[in-house]
Amino acid sequence: MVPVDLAKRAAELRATLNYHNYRYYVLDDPEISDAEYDRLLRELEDIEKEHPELITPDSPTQRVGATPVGGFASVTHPIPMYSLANAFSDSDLREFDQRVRTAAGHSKVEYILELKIDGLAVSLQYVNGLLTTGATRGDGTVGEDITSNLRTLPGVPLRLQEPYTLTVRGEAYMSKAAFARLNAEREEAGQPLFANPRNAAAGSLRQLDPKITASRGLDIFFYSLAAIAERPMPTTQEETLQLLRQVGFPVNQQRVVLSDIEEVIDYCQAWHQKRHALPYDIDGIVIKVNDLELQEQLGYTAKSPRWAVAYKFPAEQVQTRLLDIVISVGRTGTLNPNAVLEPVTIAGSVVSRASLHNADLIAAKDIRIGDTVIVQKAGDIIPEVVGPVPALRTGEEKVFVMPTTCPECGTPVVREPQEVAWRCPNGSCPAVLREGLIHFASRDAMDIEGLGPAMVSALLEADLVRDVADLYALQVEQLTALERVGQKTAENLLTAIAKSKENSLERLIFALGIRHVGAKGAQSLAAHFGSLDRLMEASAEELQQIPDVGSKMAASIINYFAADANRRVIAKLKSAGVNQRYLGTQAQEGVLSGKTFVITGTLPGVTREQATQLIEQHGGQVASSVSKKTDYLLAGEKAGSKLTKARELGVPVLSWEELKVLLRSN
Ligand code: 0OW
Repeated sequence: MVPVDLAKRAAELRATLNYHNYRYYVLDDPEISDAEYDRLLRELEDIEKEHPELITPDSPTQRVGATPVGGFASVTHPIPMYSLANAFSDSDLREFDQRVRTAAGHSKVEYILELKIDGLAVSLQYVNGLLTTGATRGDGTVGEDITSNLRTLPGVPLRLQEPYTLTVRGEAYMSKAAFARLNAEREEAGQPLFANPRNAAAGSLRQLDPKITASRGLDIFFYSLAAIAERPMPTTQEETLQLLRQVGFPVNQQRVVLSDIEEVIDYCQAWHQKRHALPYDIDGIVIKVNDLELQEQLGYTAKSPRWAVAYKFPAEQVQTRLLDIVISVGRTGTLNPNAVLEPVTIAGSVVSRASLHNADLIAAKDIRIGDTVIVQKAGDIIPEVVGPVPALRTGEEKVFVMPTTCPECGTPVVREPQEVAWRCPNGSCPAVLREGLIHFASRDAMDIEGLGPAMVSALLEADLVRDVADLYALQVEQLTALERVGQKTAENLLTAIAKSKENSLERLIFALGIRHVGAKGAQSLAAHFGSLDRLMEASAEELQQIPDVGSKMAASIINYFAADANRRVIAKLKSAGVNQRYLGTQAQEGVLSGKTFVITGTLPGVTREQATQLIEQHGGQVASSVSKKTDYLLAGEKAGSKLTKARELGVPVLSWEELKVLLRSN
């Protein structure tokens, strides 16, 4: 039996240690020395060793737990984690400001500017003040459960200052000092070095053993509160950051609120210089509309909010030799010229290839084979060739000429009048087929484990597949006859292919690789038509009825299904048993089927995502903007311009209560 005073002492120590942890990592204002903190921690460890029944999940001794067996589980984010659109120049920023003010109908908009920490976005859920789940961003909808690793970060509170139930997002990162220390140790141990702190942080967070994560000295800053049950949401981002800090999250204090875009530009340029003095890497400045209701009014694109932009610092530029220009043929047959470079290090990683986009650009910049060229990484990961250094020319350089026939199949290449890209028109060009198969099997499409580029090339070289439907006719012995493909690999691959037959219709539509049809478009098409057969028969007018389907996508879909070869592949897929019906959560026969909603304002006690799911579960669709196609506007508190527009268009307006009555009454 545990003496009562020991249990009391343990509780006291936990509270004291969590308090000092908060003062040190959140307020950056410690009250006791590290030695004193360690003494208290050891006292708690000793009590817990004697009486393990006193251990609680939020005890500071429990930060480093056991290795999760079998890798990381998947976590679906109840509220998506968006990425950020990029701005690379002052004019990009002015255009962003112009778009925001036009959409807001305001002459001035207040922005909040935050340093863009160059780390890894993570999401954490707390229930009654205790950390329950921590996950990576993943693709924004599904991430990896890395709770046991995130617990090891001292900046991650195990218990909040208040017993709140909430979801927060932040950026885990590795400081420059921790990065230097880590690479020094790895150099010592003859291990490969990390290219930069961002890669090191990502690698450290995805360690299976939390003890390794704990040893890497990771930090974290929080920047968004996705939902909170006990209090009304703050009204501005600034208030959100203050609230986050109060309840126990480390928040970056370097931020400013500005209303004039010229001041925003000055602030961004100032930090392009000052960032080298920071103890961590930043790759830009995040500019957000400060008012949360205006954020909701501006809404989101498929990938990122319309109310924020990431100003990326002008890229680092380096010079190197352009050894050759080679052509790769893409999934839609486009001939893409790529630069083969003398390997060179840019912004922490070695580059030997860069995109040259298209022939017109090569001519316009007068880039010649053999030139010394300037290469840069403009924010995103793919480096690009900025231009030649003519002064260093020797006269040996060769002007590049785009081949007139496809390098893969010899078919004469074509260029549509309004396009810049040259294209191989041969629908069964091996390159088009190869890229098409790789796309078909990719994670966001049919997600076929084991069918990566190498396996695809092997199948093509052995002439085992001539279209995506042939995948479903493959036999084990055909696969084991391939180089380095054993019985197990062959069986696993066939199992994965067979499993993909159960995929949703939207995955199949996206996997077909119809031009201009992305994952979101495929989802809308699947939900609307309910089967591939009905989609194949749809007219252009019918297609354009769907929110998010414009004329370009409609024309592309009509062209795709007009091609006999494609219809034959779909018939083969059907007879192979690949699902071609809509399985989505939306019960087609729901009371709201065929109805399109738009949501605006703050709904009582329910988030935007939850309302969207409720509507979709009853067969309805949610679009991002009000138009004459809108059947209902679901309006909460402080509804914005969407309410005005709905009234102008005579779109019926429902409150949350009215929607629930509507659903109950049917
Ligand atoms: N890296 C950052 C940062 C930030 C989110 C909110 C909605 C969309 C972006 O410092 N300070 N603020 C945000 O705001 N995002 C950031 O990083 C993003 C998250 C996902 C991709 C970037 O890392």
